[in-house]
Amino acid sequence: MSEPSQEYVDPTIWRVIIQIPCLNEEETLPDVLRDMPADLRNVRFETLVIDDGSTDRTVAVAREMGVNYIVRHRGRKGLPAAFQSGIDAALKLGADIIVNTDGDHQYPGSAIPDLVRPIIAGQADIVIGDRQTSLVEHFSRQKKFLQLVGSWVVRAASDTDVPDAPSGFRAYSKESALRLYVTSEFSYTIENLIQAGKRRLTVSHVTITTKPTRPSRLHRGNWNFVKRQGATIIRTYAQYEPLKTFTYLALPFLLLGGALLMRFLIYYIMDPVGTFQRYLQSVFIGGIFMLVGILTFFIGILADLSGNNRRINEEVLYRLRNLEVEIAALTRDDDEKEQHVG
Ligand SMILES: Nc1nc2c(ncn2[C@@H]2O[C@H](COP(=O)(O)OP(=O)(O)O)[C@@H](O)[C@H]2O)c(=O)[nH]1
Ligand SMILES: [Mg+2]
Repeated sequence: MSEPSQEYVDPTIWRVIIQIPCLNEEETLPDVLRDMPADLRNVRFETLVIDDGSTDRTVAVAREMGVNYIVRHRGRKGLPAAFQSGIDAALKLGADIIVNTDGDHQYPGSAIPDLVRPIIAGQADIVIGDRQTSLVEHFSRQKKFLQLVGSWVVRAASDTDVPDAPSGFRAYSKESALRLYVTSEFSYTIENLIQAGKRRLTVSHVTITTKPTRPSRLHRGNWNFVKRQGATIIRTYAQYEPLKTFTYLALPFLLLGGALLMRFLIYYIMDPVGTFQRYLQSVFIGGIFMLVGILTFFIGILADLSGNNRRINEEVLYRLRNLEVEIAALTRDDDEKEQHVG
Protein backbone atom coordinates (compact mmCIF):
# COMPACT_ATOMS: atom_id res chain seq x y z
CA MET A 1 0.00 0.00 0.00
CA SER A 2 1.52 3.30 -1.00
CA GLU A 3 1.30 6.45 1.03
CA PRO A 4 -0.48 9.38 -0.56
CA SER A 5 1.97 11.94 -1.88
CA GLN A 6 2.54 14.43 0.83
CA GLU A 7 5.40 16.55 -0.38
CA TYR A 8 5.40 19.56 1.84
CA VAL A 9 5.72 22.85 -0.04
CA ASP A 10 6.83 25.80 2.02
CA PRO A 11 4.28 28.48 1.14
CA THR A 12 6.53 31.37 2.18
CA ILE A 13 7.60 33.65 -0.60
CA TRP A 14 10.93 35.31 0.07
CA ARG A 15 11.25 38.85 -1.20
CA VAL A 16 14.83 39.47 -2.23
CA ILE A 17 15.83 43.00 -3.17
CA ILE A 18 19.04 43.22 -5.15
CA GLN A 19 20.66 46.58 -4.63
CA ILE A 20 23.19 48.08 -7.00
CA PRO A 21 25.09 51.18 -5.84
CA CYS A 22 26.01 53.19 -8.91
CA LEU A 23 28.22 56.13 -9.62
CA ASN A 24 28.16 56.79 -13.37
CA GLU A 25 27.60 53.23 -14.52
CA GLU A 26 25.58 53.85 -17.71
CA GLU A 27 27.86 51.57 -19.70
CA THR A 28 27.80 48.47 -17.55
CA LEU A 29 24.45 48.77 -15.74
CA PRO A 30 22.48 47.20 -18.65
CA ASP A 31 24.69 44.10 -18.49
CA VAL A 32 24.28 43.89 -14.73
CA LEU A 33 20.50 44.09 -15.06
CA ARG A 34 20.26 41.61 -17.93
CA ASP A 35 22.21 39.19 -15.76
CA MET A 36 19.65 39.22 -12.93
CA PRO A 37 18.27 35.80 -11.94
CA ALA A 38 14.72 34.74 -12.71
CA ASP A 39 12.33 34.16 -9.80
CA LEU A 40 12.46 30.80 -8.09
CA ARG A 41 9.54 28.80 -6.79
CA ASN A 42 9.63 30.49 -3.41
CA VAL A 43 11.87 33.49 -4.11
CA ARG A 44 10.99 36.73 -5.82
CA PHE A 45 13.81 38.99 -6.98
CA GLU A 46 13.51 42.74 -7.36
CA THR A 47 16.12 45.33 -8.26
CA LEU A 48 17.03 48.59 -6.60
CA VAL A 49 19.51 51.05 -8.05
CA ILE A 50 21.13 53.58 -5.72
CA ASP A 51 22.28 56.55 -7.72
CA ASP A 52 24.97 58.43 -5.86
CA GLY A 53 24.63 61.67 -7.79
CA SER A 54 25.63 60.25 -11.17
CA THR A 55 26.24 62.81 -13.90
CA ASP A 56 25.74 60.38 -16.77
CA ARG A 57 22.65 58.48 -17.93
CA THR A 58 22.68 55.95 -15.08
CA VAL A 59 19.20 56.86 -13.85
CA ALA A 60 17.73 56.97 -17.37
CA VAL A 61 19.25 53.58 -18.11
CA ALA A 62 17.84 52.17 -14.88
CA ARG A 63 14.35 53.43 -15.81
CA GLU A 64 14.59 52.12 -19.37
CA MET A 65 15.69 48.72 -18.15
CA GLY A 66 12.73 48.49 -15.80
CA VAL A 67 14.52 48.55 -12.48
CA ASN A 68 11.95 48.09 -9.71
CA TYR A 69 13.15 50.85 -7.43
CA ILE A 70 15.52 53.79 -7.67
CA VAL A 71 16.94 55.64 -4.69
CA ARG A 72 18.79 58.84 -5.44
CA HIS A 73 21.24 61.04 -3.63
CA ARG A 74 21.20 64.64 -4.79
CA GLY A 75 24.97 64.74 -4.72
CA ARG A 76 27.78 62.27 -4.29
CA LYS A 77 27.98 60.86 -0.80
CA GLY A 78 30.29 57.92 -1.32
CA LEU A 79 29.80 54.18 -1.48
CA PRO A 80 29.22 53.44 2.24
CA ALA A 81 26.43 56.04 2.37
CA ALA A 82 24.93 54.67 -0.85
CA PHE A 83 25.08 51.15 0.56
CA GLN A 84 23.31 52.24 3.74
CA SER A 85 20.65 54.20 1.80
CA GLY A 86 19.98 51.06 -0.20
CA ILE A 87 19.68 48.86 2.89
CA ASP A 88 17.31 51.32 4.57
CA ALA A 89 15.14 51.66 1.46
CA ALA A 90 15.05 47.90 0.86
CA LEU A 91 13.99 47.23 4.45
CA LYS A 92 11.21 49.76 4.17
CA LEU A 93 10.14 48.17 0.90
CA GLY A 94 9.65 44.93 2.81
CA ALA A 95 12.71 42.94 1.77
CA ASP A 96 13.30 39.63 3.55
CA ILE A 97 16.80 39.43 2.12
CA ILE A 98 18.98 42.15 0.62
CA VAL A 99 21.67 41.37 -1.92
CA ASN A 100 24.38 43.86 -2.81
CA THR A 101 26.16 43.69 -6.15
CA ASP A 102 28.28 46.21 -8.05
CA GLY A 103 27.33 48.37 -11.03
CA ASP A 104 30.52 47.52 -12.93
CA HIS A 105 29.33 43.95 -13.54
CA GLN A 106 32.17 42.38 -11.65
CA TYR A 107 29.89 39.85 -9.98
CA PRO A 108 27.83 37.15 -11.71
CA GLY A 109 24.07 37.66 -11.33
CA SER A 110 23.61 33.94 -11.89
CA ALA A 111 25.25 33.30 -8.50
CA ILE A 112 22.65 35.31 -6.59
CA PRO A 113 20.43 32.28 -5.86
CA ASP A 114 23.48 30.54 -4.32
CA LEU A 115 24.12 33.63 -2.26
CA VAL A 116 20.64 33.72 -0.71
CA ARG A 117 20.21 29.98 -0.25
CA PRO A 118 22.03 29.67 3.11
CA ILE A 119 19.85 32.47 4.50
CA ILE A 120 16.63 30.85 3.31
CA ALA A 121 17.82 27.56 4.75
CA GLY A 122 18.30 29.29 8.09
CA GLN A 123 22.02 28.57 8.11
CA ALA A 124 23.38 32.10 7.84
CA ASP A 125 22.60 35.75 8.52
CA ILE A 126 25.10 37.09 6.02
CA VAL A 127 26.63 35.37 3.00
CA ILE A 128 29.71 36.78 1.26
CA GLY A 129 30.67 35.92 -2.31
CA ASP A 130 34.27 34.73 -2.23
CA ARG A 131 36.05 35.85 -5.39
CA GLN A 132 38.85 33.36 -4.79
CA THR A 133 41.28 36.20 -5.36
CA SER A 134 44.30 33.95 -5.25
CA LEU A 135 43.07 32.36 -8.47
CA VAL A 136 41.99 35.50 -10.33
CA GLU A 137 44.32 35.97 -13.25
CA HIS A 138 43.80 39.65 -13.84
CA PHE A 139 44.87 40.61 -10.31
CA SER A 140 48.54 41.50 -9.80
CA ARG A 141 50.71 39.49 -7.39
CA GLN A 142 50.89 42.50 -5.10
CA LYS A 143 47.11 42.86 -5.01
CA LYS A 144 46.68 39.16 -4.27
CA PHE A 145 49.17 39.38 -1.44
CA LEU A 146 47.37 42.39 0.04
CA GLN A 147 44.05 40.57 -0.20
CA LEU A 148 45.54 37.59 1.59
CA VAL A 149 47.03 39.57 4.46
CA GLY A 150 44.07 41.95 4.71
CA SER A 151 41.54 39.15 4.81
CA TRP A 152 43.54 37.41 7.50
CA VAL A 153 43.58 40.55 9.65
CA VAL A 154 39.85 41.02 9.18
CA ARG A 155 39.17 37.40 10.07
CA ALA A 156 41.14 37.84 13.27
CA ALA A 157 39.44 41.16 14.09
CA SER A 158 35.93 39.95 13.33
CA ASP A 159 36.05 36.36 14.64
CA THR A 160 34.67 35.11 11.33
CA ASP A 161 36.24 32.84 8.72
CA VAL A 162 35.45 34.89 5.64
CA PRO A 163 38.08 34.32 2.95
CA ASP A 164 37.32 37.48 0.93
CA ALA A 165 36.45 40.31 3.30
CA PRO A 166 36.29 43.28 0.90
CA SER A 167 33.97 41.51 -1.53
CA GLY A 168 30.93 43.65 -2.39
CA PHE A 169 28.85 40.66 -3.43
CA ARG A 170 26.83 39.79 -0.36
CA ALA A 171 23.43 38.85 0.97
CA TYR A 172 21.94 40.02 4.27
CA SER A 173 18.97 38.63 6.14
CA LYS A 174 16.48 41.26 7.20
CA GLU A 175 17.52 40.78 10.81
CA SER A 176 21.21 41.36 10.10
CA ALA A 177 20.43 44.37 7.90
CA LEU A 178 18.50 45.89 10.80
CA ARG A 179 21.36 45.20 13.20
CA LEU A 180 24.22 46.61 11.15
CA TYR A 181 24.85 50.26 10.54
CA VAL A 182 27.69 51.75 8.52
CA THR A 183 29.39 54.92 9.68
CA SER A 184 32.72 54.57 7.86
CA GLU A 185 33.40 57.04 5.07
CA PHE A 186 35.56 54.73 3.08
CA SER A 187 34.56 51.11 3.26
CA TYR A 188 31.38 49.49 4.43
CA THR A 189 32.57 45.97 3.63
CA ILE A 190 35.06 45.63 6.43
CA GLU A 191 33.19 47.63 9.05
CA ASN A 192 30.06 45.61 8.42
CA LEU A 193 31.94 42.36 8.79
CA ILE A 194 33.59 43.24 12.09
CA GLN A 195 30.24 44.47 13.43
CA ALA A 196 28.60 41.24 12.34
CA GLY A 197 31.27 39.09 13.93
CA LYS A 198 31.20 41.03 17.17
CA ARG A 199 27.44 40.71 17.34
CA ARG A 200 27.61 37.01 16.78
CA LEU A 201 25.75 37.02 13.49
CA THR A 202 26.49 33.96 11.40
CA VAL A 203 28.59 34.90 8.40
CA SER A 204 29.18 32.30 5.71
CA HIS A 205 30.45 32.41 2.16
CA VAL A 206 30.05 30.84 -1.27
CA THR A 207 32.66 30.80 -3.99
CA ILE A 208 32.02 32.78 -7.16
CA THR A 209 33.94 33.56 -10.31
CA THR A 210 34.27 37.22 -11.18
CA LYS A 211 34.56 38.96 -14.48
CA PRO A 212 37.38 41.30 -15.42
CA THR A 213 36.08 44.88 -15.22
CA ARG A 214 37.16 48.41 -15.80
CA PRO A 215 39.72 49.57 -13.23
CA SER A 216 38.31 50.16 -9.76
CA ARG A 217 37.26 53.67 -8.91
CA LEU A 218 37.51 53.20 -5.18
CA HIS A 219 41.03 51.83 -5.30
CA ARG A 220 43.59 54.62 -5.45
CA GLY A 221 46.80 52.69 -5.20
CA ASN A 222 47.75 49.89 -2.83
CA TRP A 223 49.30 52.05 -0.15
CA ASN A 224 46.21 54.24 0.04
CA PHE A 225 44.05 51.11 0.24
CA VAL A 226 46.06 49.59 3.08
CA LYS A 227 46.13 52.85 5.00
CA ARG A 228 42.40 53.43 4.80
CA GLN A 229 41.31 49.84 5.31
CA GLY A 230 43.79 49.58 8.18
CA ALA A 231 42.30 52.66 9.82
CA THR A 232 38.79 51.24 9.36
CA ILE A 233 39.80 47.92 10.91
CA ILE A 234 41.50 49.48 13.93
CA ARG A 235 38.72 51.99 14.52
CA THR A 236 35.93 49.43 14.24
CA TYR A 237 37.79 46.91 16.33
CA ALA A 238 38.51 49.53 19.00
CA GLN A 239 34.82 50.39 19.12
CA TYR A 240 33.93 46.83 20.01
CA GLU A 241 36.97 45.89 22.09
CA PRO A 242 38.15 49.18 23.59
CA LEU A 243 39.80 47.77 26.70
CA LYS A 244 41.67 45.11 24.76
CA THR A 245 42.83 47.62 22.14
CA PHE A 246 44.11 50.14 24.66
CA THR A 247 45.71 47.46 26.78
CA TYR A 248 47.66 46.30 23.74
CA LEU A 249 48.67 49.91 23.13
CA ALA A 250 49.70 50.39 26.75
CA LEU A 251 51.63 47.14 27.00
CA PRO A 252 54.87 48.17 25.24
CA PHE A 253 55.12 51.29 27.40
CA LEU A 254 54.48 49.36 30.59
CA LEU A 255 56.98 46.66 29.71
CA LEU A 256 59.70 49.07 28.67
CA GLY A 257 59.08 51.35 31.64
CA GLY A 258 58.99 48.39 34.00
CA ALA A 259 62.24 47.02 32.61
CA LEU A 260 64.03 50.34 33.02
CA LEU A 261 62.83 50.75 36.59
CA MET A 262 63.91 47.19 37.36
CA ARG A 263 67.31 47.95 35.91
CA PHE A 264 67.73 50.81 38.32
CA LEU A 265 66.40 48.79 41.24
CA ILE A 266 68.80 45.94 40.62
CA TYR A 267 71.82 48.25 40.49
CA TYR A 268 70.59 50.05 43.56
CA ILE A 269 70.33 46.86 45.59
CA MET A 270 73.59 45.41 44.33
CA ASP A 271 75.56 48.61 44.83
CA PRO A 272 74.33 50.51 47.86
CA VAL A 273 77.50 52.61 48.14
CA GLY A 274 76.75 55.12 45.45
CA THR A 275 77.47 54.26 41.81
CA PHE A 276 73.76 53.56 41.24
CA GLN A 277 73.41 57.27 40.54
CA ARG A 278 74.73 56.53 37.09
CA TYR A 279 71.48 54.72 36.44
CA LEU A 280 69.14 57.47 37.58
CA GLN A 281 68.30 58.17 33.95
CA SER A 282 66.61 54.78 33.88
CA VAL A 283 64.27 55.98 36.60
CA PHE A 284 63.49 59.07 34.63
CA ILE A 285 62.77 57.48 31.28
CA GLY A 286 61.25 54.35 32.81
CA GLY A 287 58.93 56.50 34.89
CA ILE A 288 57.75 58.42 31.87
CA PHE A 289 57.08 55.20 29.97
CA MET A 290 55.17 53.79 32.92
CA LEU A 291 53.10 56.93 33.15
CA VAL A 292 52.21 56.87 29.46
CA GLY A 293 51.32 53.17 29.76
CA ILE A 294 49.11 53.66 32.78
CA LEU A 295 47.33 56.65 31.23
CA THR A 296 46.72 54.71 28.03
CA PHE A 297 45.24 51.89 30.07
CA PHE A 298 42.97 54.34 31.91
CA ILE A 299 41.79 55.73 28.60
CA GLY A 300 40.90 52.13 27.73
CA ILE A 301 38.78 51.91 30.86
CA LEU A 302 36.98 55.13 29.90
CA ALA A 303 36.43 53.87 26.37
CA ASP A 304 35.11 50.62 27.79
CA LEU A 305 32.63 52.50 29.96
CA SER A 306 31.39 54.56 27.04
CA GLY A 307 31.19 51.32 25.06
CA ASN A 308 28.31 50.35 27.32
CA ASN A 309 26.46 53.40 26.08
CA ARG A 310 27.21 52.38 22.56
CA ARG A 311 25.65 48.98 23.08
CA ILE A 312 22.49 50.60 24.41
CA ASN A 313 22.47 53.06 21.52
CA GLU A 314 22.77 50.20 19.08
CA GLU A 315 19.85 48.41 20.64
CA VAL A 316 17.78 51.61 20.51
CA LEU A 317 18.70 52.14 16.87
CA TYR A 318 17.78 48.54 16.09
CA ARG A 319 14.36 48.89 17.67
CA LEU A 320 13.79 52.25 16.03
CA ARG A 321 14.61 50.89 12.59
CA ASN A 322 12.39 47.91 13.26
CA LEU A 323 9.52 50.29 14.00
CA GLU A 324 10.26 52.34 10.88
CA VAL A 325 10.09 49.20 8.80
CA GLU A 326 6.81 48.16 10.37
CA ILE A 327 5.30 51.60 9.85
CA ALA A 328 6.53 51.63 6.26
CA ALA A 329 4.78 48.31 5.71
CA LEU A 330 1.49 49.87 6.80
CA THR A 331 1.81 53.03 4.72
CA ARG A 332 3.59 51.69 1.65
CA ASP A 333 2.64 53.20 -1.68
CA ASP A 334 3.37 50.53 -4.26
CA ASP A 335 3.35 53.03 -7.11
CA GLU A 336 6.26 54.97 -5.72
CA LYS A 337 9.26 53.64 -7.58
CA GLU A 338 11.69 56.48 -7.12
CA GLN A 339 12.73 58.42 -4.09
CA HIS A 340 15.29 61.02 -3.14
CA VAL A 341 17.12 60.45 0.10
CA GLY A 342 19.50 63.19 1.22
N1 LIG B 1 27.90 55.53 -4.33
C1 LIG B 1 29.09 55.43 -4.83
N2 LIG B 1 29.36 54.34 -5.49
C2 LIG B 1 30.56 54.22 -5.98
C3 LIG B 1 31.58 55.19 -5.82
N3 LIG B 1 32.64 54.74 -6.45
C4 LIG B 1 32.30 53.54 -6.95
N4 LIG B 1 31.03 53.25 -6.68
C5 LIG B 1 30.22 52.08 -6.99
O1 LIG B 1 30.66 51.04 -6.14
C6 LIG B 1 30.77 49.84 -6.86
C7 LIG B 1 32.18 49.34 -6.82
O2 LIG B 1 33.01 50.28 -7.40
P1 LIG B 1 34.36 49.89 -8.09
O3 LIG B 1 34.95 51.13 -8.67
O4 LIG B 1 34.11 48.76 -9.04
O5 LIG B 1 35.25 49.44 -6.86
P2 LIG B 1 35.80 47.99 -6.45
O6 LIG B 1 35.02 47.62 -5.23
O7 LIG B 1 37.23 48.26 -6.11
O8 LIG B 1 35.61 47.06 -7.59
C8 LIG B 1 30.24 50.14 -8.26
O9 LIG B 1 28.90 49.73 -8.30
C9 LIG B 1 30.39 51.64 -8.39
O10 LIG B 1 29.38 52.19 -9.20
C10 LIG B 1 31.25 56.35 -5.10
O11 LIG B 1 32.05 57.25 -4.89
N5 LIG B 1 29.99 56.42 -4.63
MG1 LIG C 1 34.69 46.78 -9.32
